[in-house]
Amino acid sequence: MQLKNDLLIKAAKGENPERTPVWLMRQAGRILPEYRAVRESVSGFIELAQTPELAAEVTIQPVDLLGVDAAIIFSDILVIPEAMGLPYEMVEKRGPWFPSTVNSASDLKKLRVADGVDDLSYVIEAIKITKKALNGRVPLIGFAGAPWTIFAYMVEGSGSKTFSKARAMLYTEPELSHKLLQMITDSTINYLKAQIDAGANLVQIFDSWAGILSPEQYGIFSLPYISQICDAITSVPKTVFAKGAFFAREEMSKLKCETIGLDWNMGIAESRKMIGSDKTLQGNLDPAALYGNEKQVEKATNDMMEQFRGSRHIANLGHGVYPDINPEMVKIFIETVKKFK
Ligand code: 1CP
Repeated sequence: MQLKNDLLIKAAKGENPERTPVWLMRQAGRILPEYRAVRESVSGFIELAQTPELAAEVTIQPVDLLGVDAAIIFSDILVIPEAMGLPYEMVEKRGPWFPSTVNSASDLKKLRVADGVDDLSYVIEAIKITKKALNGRVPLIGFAGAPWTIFAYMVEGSGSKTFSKARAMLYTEPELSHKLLQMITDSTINYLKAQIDAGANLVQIFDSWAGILSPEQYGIFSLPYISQICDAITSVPKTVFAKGAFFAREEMSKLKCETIGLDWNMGIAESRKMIGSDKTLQGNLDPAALYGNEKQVEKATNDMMEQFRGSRHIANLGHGVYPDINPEMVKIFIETVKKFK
């Protein structure tokens, strides 16, 4: 299927798109009243994600309603632990929770490497339905969590400010940690390949908890596994977004990926210097800038665009859009990027 709007793919490959493409992390499940209406028709997030027709519908909403240059498949990074044998629940207003966690070698024995097609057939089906419905209007982004971030949830059992249990395990049980990270990595490669076979045009790896590791630990327990994933996926462009990993930017420039995502703490000029000119940078407006009024959002967006001027860029926020942001301000952000000359 030929893409009618291939700005994202061109930008990722460094092929001079006619204008900078724009999309938002977490554009699908947070801000739109139309999303909430669909969400309320089911028991919760998990039922929605596991009903391919509905997952496809909410994936496409931001394309229709906001005018973004890409769709991202509606799912979650935590489908991988579940596919490996560690199920999760989504607790209303609190987030993910795992009834059992990984603490020992015997816990690890109960897990398996997930097969991307058989264990995650509902995501694969949702991708196929989405692709058909999009009919080439915009590219579809597939995604997965980075192995370290997935490990953090599997060991901790829920979200956490410090993930101290997960970080402790890296020091107390390094061998067990590496075994689990390798199983997650193998599962993730299978999963991303299945997403691509089903039609994903680009894949993004979210290392949301990169920033809580020391540079040394990050180099041992996260980057090598991201690197394995980048090496294994060769058929579509890859984006690596490692939130808080300002200390790893130079190392990340060596990854076999086309795009590096920047969070809003990372200076643009300084990041370009560290990463070099061979990669596309994605980001990185502070999501809180969208709490401003129309003029303020326009100014903040133009200021960001100015700093990326003339270099390989995909416009986005520096992290996911916050749930209470007014969709009208999201539209101003998108329109401002599109008008930027
Ligand atoms: O863009 C989109 O909206 C597509 C769908 C999507 C994506 C890309 C969801 C749906 N989750 C994600 C990624 C994700 N999930 C990340 C990486 C990106 C990031 O850093 O924001 C992370 C860390 C998660 C884990 C997760 N899932 C959390 C965070 C918990 C914590 O530790 O702070 C939460 C709250 C969820 C639930 C979730 N995921 C997605 C939705 C729509 C929801 C809300 C659930 C509900 O409706 O009850």
